[in-house]
Amino acid sequence: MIERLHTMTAMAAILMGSILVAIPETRAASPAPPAPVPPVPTPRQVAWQERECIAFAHFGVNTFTDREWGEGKEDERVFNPTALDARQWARTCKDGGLRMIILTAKHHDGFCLWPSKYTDHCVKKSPWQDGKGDVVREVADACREAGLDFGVYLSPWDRHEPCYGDSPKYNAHYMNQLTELLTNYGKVSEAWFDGACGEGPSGKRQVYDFPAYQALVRKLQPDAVMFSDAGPDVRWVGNEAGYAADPNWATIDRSKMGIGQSNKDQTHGLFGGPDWVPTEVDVSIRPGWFYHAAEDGKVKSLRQLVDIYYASVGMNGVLLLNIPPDRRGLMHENDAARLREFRQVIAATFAEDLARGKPAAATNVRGGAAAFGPDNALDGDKATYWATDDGVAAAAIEVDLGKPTALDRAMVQEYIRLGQRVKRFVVEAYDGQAWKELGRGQTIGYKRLLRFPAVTATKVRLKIEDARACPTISAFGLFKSPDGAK
Ligand code: FUL
Repeated sequence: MIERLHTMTAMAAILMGSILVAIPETRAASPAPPAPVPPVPTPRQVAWQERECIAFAHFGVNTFTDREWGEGKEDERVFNPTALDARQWARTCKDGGLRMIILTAKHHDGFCLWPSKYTDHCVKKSPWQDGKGDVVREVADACREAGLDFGVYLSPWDRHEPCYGDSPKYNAHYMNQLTELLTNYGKVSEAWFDGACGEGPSGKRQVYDFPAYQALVRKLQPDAVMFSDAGPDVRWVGNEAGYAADPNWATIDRSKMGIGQSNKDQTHGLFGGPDWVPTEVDVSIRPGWFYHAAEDGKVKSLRQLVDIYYASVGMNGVLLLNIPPDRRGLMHENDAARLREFRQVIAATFAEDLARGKPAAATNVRGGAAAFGPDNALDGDKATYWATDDGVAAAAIEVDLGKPTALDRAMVQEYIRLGQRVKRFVVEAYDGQAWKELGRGQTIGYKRLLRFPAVTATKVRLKIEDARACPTISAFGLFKSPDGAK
């Protein structure tokens, strides 16, 4: 232990007039924070992760032809929403707790929702707003107005564009379109690269120049994260059903993964992988990605959405939930109502953290210093965390709830700016007589949620059983879902 002059000593010196009395204290000096365990997230990745839930809006000619994949031969005149209102999209998403809208500016059919200089296969030739409309503009503006972020999906696969298949030529064309999207609509927070690579009108196979596309995004929108099967910033979870799975490492080895290939380790990430590329869980609120009237009665149930939330946000992922606008150009009432119900359940469940500010003890505290004590996991402040001494990978914090307290959800968060560390953990409750396991898991990462049947406990503890390096836990929360919540 290092002796130091405590602040109290200085205050005592002041109080005692000009006589400087130094009272040495045997308190530990605040030890250095734990060294990062690389890789660590970039600030743009942290901002993306903290959004937690974001929206996809699949909209385009398919909406009007009732298809999922258009052929590229659609007459532009089919695109004619009767009452398009992007502010209604933004309101609907905001009410549903979704913090960004990623718009399919161009899907595989090649039809562009903005008046691109580089093709006529776009809104220019549609009757909507007499060919003077711009859906990208409307959605970008509505998002900004509502305080939501905005992202773009520009499908590399283009079944319309005649030069598709002439690789250098089409890559230049694609980058021209990307430049339009990234320079004319203000801030873009996510660029979504689909890996699909099918035939084009020439019948030739296109080789995409992803490194060049990605460099362009970095140059024009340095704060935007890029999604693809393999990053660079955010990776596909490996399914479109809405779940990540334990363990879910935010790390992968990008050198072993390719866009558009089926990638091993995609769902679970890779323990010890050299690249920080966390999981985005894309799923549609309906069976299809695009709107089909026949699916109005097939909107996912509240239970399904809540399950998806726990399996995505609660499993160290970001939920990218697709709400497809309909032929009016509105998000459908059924989807909007379900989304509101979903948000109400989540908000009510997490409204009160029963562990917040409660007295807590830890089996180990880094340097014995308050700056790393267990209170830091219970203070609601993401910037503070409980940490142990280097070399102590197994440790626990115990929270005294003060009275018998009913609970059925637990939340654990790591301070990911220092890397993802925890390999195995368990949450246990003391009911006045014995400790009982409530739930366990492998990885935590940015956020891990556990659901369990309601118990009444006086104390609860989080035991980290194994970690890559000393754990850094920024939050340990306990909750009781409202009666009847899914
Ligand atoms: C896929 C596409 O082929 C689907 O149409 C949809 O856009 C989905 C999000 O990505 O790869």
